[in-house]
Order: sequence, then C-alpha cells, then structure tokens
Amino acid sequence: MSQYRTFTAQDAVAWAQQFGGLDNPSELVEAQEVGDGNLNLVFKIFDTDGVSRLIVKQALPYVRCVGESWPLTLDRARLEAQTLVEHYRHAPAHTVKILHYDPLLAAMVMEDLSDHRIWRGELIKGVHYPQAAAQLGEYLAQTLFHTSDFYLHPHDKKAQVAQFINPQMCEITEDLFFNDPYQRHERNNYPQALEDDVAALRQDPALKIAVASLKHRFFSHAEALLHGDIHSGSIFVADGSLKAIDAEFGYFGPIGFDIGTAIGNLLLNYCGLPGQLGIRDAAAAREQRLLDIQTLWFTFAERFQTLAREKTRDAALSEPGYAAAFLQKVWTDAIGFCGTELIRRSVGLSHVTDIDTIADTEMRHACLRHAISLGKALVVIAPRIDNVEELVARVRQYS
Ligand code: SR1
Ligand code: MG
Repeated sequence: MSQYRTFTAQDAVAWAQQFGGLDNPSELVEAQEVGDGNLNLVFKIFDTDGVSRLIVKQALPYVRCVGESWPLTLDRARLEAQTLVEHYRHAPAHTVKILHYDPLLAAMVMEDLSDHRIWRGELIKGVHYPQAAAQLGEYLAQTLFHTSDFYLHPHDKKAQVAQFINPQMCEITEDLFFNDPYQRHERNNYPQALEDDVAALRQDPALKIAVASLKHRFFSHAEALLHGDIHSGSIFVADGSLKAIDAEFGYFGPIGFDIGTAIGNLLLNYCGLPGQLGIRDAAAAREQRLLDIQTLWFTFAERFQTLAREKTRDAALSEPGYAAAFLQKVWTDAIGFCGTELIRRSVGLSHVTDIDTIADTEMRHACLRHAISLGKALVVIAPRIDNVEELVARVRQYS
C-alpha cells in the first residue's frame, strides 16, 4: 500500500506507467510539471516521441498559491476524482476521463487533452469556438439533472449527498465569494486606486443582505452534484469539443451556483476584452460573449426540461410545469452568484487573466471597475432580471 509523498517528475512517470492503462507503458519516459492553478501539482507524461499521453494530478497538503501556511485536505483529490467520474457517467463527451485514483497518494491519472486548449486563453485572444457555449449548457444540464431529485431515487440522492460532503473546499468558496470582498481581509487583492470602489462594497447594506442570502443558499440547498468551480480555466475546448476538468470543489449545492459561475466568467471576459483587444476590436467579441451567455442558458434550460419530461419519476416533481418553475428560481440564483463571481475575481484572492494581464494600468483599472459595478448590480437586482434577454440588456446598461 502506498503512503502520501509529493511526486517528483520521475514518480509521476512511474505511477502513470503502472496505472495509466496503456498497452506499452514503458513508452512513457518523461514528465513535466505544468500546474498553473492555485492548488495542485499537474504533470504531463510524455512518450519516447515527446508526445504527451497522460496527465497525473496530485493534491498538495496546502494551498499552492499561498503556501504551507494554508493547509488543505488531501481528500479533495477523492472528491475531484469521484465528481468527475459521476459527471462522466452523465456527460461523457464533455467531462475529462479519470483512469485511476489513489486515495493515499491523493493522485489521479487522466486522459491527456493536449489537442484541446484552455477556453479562457482562447476567449482572451478573441478566438471563437462556435459550439462551446451550447456544449457547456449540455454538460451542465446532463450533470445537474442526473444528480438532482428530478432523477435520483431519494435514498440514492441522500447517499450521494453524504458521499460528496466537502466542508474544507466549500469553506474556501464561502470565504472567498461571500465574506472577503465585503470586509477588510488580508487575502483581498486589488490596486490602491480602487480603494473607494472596494470600500463601497463594505458599506452597502442592500448588497450585503443579498450576498448573505446567496451564501445561505450555498450553505443549505443540496440540489445537485455541482462542479463547484466551473470557470473558463476549468474548461478545455477544441473544434467541436468541450471538456470540463478540475472538480475538487464538487459538492451538492444550488444548481444556480454552477450556472452563475459559468456566466460570470463569460462576463469577466466581456469586461476585460477592451483591455485585451482594444476598444474597437473588442466590440464584436463582446457581442459574441453575450450570444454565448444566451446560448448557454437556453441549451441548459431546454435540455433540463426535456430530461425532466422524459425521466422524472417522482410523483410530485413530475407535475407538468414544475421543472419550468424550478428553473426560474435557478435563473435568479444564477444571476446573484454570477454577480459574486464578478466581484470576488476583481477584489479577492483569486483573479482572472482576462483582466489581470491587461498591460495598460488605467485600462486594467477601468475593466476592474466595470466588473465590480456590474457584479454589484447583478447581485442586488437579480430577482428583477426575469430572463436572459433582460440580463443582456442590463449588461449593456452597465457597459
Ligand atoms: C485558494 S483557491 C482560490 C480559487 O482557486 C480555485 O480555482 C477556486 O476558484 C478558488 O476559489
Ligand atoms: Mg480549479
């Protein structure tokens, strides 16, 4: 039986040879650590031709981007592997395939996606993947429907809720989304020039009550097995293909959280585009982002309702019209959570490259201010934004 040790590149190769399921594992000869996320080690495993064949991911016992002063459970590797395996059952075309997981090493080996690119990088460059938004809507509908009470037997649902209890990772989200931006906190990270904008977040009772309500829902609404961190950096795309990765924040929570995080990251890109492409060239890419958001929501909602019509067996939940009524609540939640994502990615610990890599300081600050003001508005007026067309109108209003 193996014991936890932090992998070297050689360890990762040897482990991938053993558990990667290749016919000729001795062809695997080299590894490169490529992790650029906040938490884990990620190794690409190469064969004798220098082709990347597998990915080995290992949880570190602390938050990588902060250091050993912030310890973090290794059990997140189990939660990630099991969430991805569960999501793969329901959306195999849109979920990375986990090939093996070891609880003692807190490591997993998964399919290599080198023929794909991280969606965030493509969005920043203005490269459009015509099917990505619909495929993300499909992934969210399939995974969230099939892990909800609309589909699972109540006994199975409760067993899964227990399996995916994820207190330490949820605590990170609870703090970073719903606490830190609305108080002075050493984890917060924003330019001094934005001090007045950030102080206004702390002094806005209506905003803080709306945020409290969203946090309360995040605490208590075990609606489906969420990805838990479905931003554009957790999504690989290629021509006609989209795959979700990185599900260590998976737990049973409000469906609107995943939808809101996904839409929020498209809007963060919308806010950053003028700084990335220049004001003139950004215009078309921004319009595309608004179309992406509409496509994502329409695909999700339509597929979820179709699945409910065809597969819901519960005597009460199968009542015609109930799924549509439920999705209206999901929509309202999503807009609120989307607003918190815009704010926490602008003033909190963890930012997005869509805005942070803008070279011109004034422009970067303008984009951050845009994200903050749009986020504030969405959190507060979420209950009055009835549909995606109204969301688009509000986004234009705050441009
Ligand atoms: C301490 S972890 C900070 C952020 O990185 C992850 O990707 C999640 O988004 C988390 O909130
Ligand atoms: Mg991640």
